Amino acid sequence: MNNSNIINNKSFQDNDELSKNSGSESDQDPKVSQLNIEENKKLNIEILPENTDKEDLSFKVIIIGDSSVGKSSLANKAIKNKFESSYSATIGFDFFSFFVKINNKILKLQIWDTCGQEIYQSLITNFYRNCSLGIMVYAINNRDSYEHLDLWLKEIKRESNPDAKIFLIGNKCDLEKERVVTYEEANIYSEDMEFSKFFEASAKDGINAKEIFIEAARLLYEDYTEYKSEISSSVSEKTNPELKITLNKNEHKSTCC
Ligand SMILES: Nc1nc2c(ncn2[C@@H]2O[C@H](COP(=O)(O)OP(=O)(O)O)[C@@H](O)[C@H]2O)c(=O)[nH]1
Ligand SMILES: [Mg+2]
Repeated sequence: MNNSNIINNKSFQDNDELSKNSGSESDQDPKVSQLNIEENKKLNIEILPENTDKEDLSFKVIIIGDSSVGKSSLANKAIKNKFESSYSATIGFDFFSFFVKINNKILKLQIWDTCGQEIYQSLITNFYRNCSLGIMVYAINNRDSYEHLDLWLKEIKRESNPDAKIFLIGNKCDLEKERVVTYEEANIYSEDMEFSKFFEASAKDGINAKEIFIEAARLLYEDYTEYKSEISSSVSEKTNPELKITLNKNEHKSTCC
């Protein structure tokens, strides 16, 4: 049974009746993760194969930012462990699924990747609708992509749920010699704008690519469990599937390449 619920005005699906056995396998990335490894260990997080056909919870995640900053590359690296050095622009949208098991719940992140050429026009409303988390990407060697973040932020805040969590990602951190955006200035911007997370990444070298999505899953799972515990004493979820609550939880943790 799929119960459609709303958390922070964002939709998610809870398939409690599904079996917890997924036939999963651990995905070992040789690169050192710099993100909350200890927290993730406590939560017992396991990445599941891309072809997993079950989920208990499903969340919509969107990736936005200028063309060529590496949005598709980050998703491809994280999910398929592939990196293409030749550029092929995303036409319209691409979709990826990222499955993670957290404390025996299978989470599916439905990842919507866009071409990024629409910065001066609104993307179709469908793209932002029911988004639980936005990943805003710039490239550390592309000043324009950093300067455009305000426009992307305005867009996501206008079109999406105002409480949606937003990550800021400075991609291409392998190109240190070409760097034109410092870690420090982006970190200050991230704090000023109250992003949930900021970190630098490299789709090319596999630095923090997978961790972006693990962190997304972890935060969304935490919101979900908070939501469940808030309603468990007084409200039956089955009779109130559209219950809306507001959670005020801002975290500001940062890591750098
Ligand atoms: N050096 C380097 N190049 C990257 C990285 N990520 C993406 N690229 C390259 O940047 C170009 C654009 O990447 P793509 O993922 O298509 O960008 P998108 O338009 O934002 O989806 C491609 O040529 C990629 O190979 C990275 O982390 N490091
Ligand atoms: Mg793309």
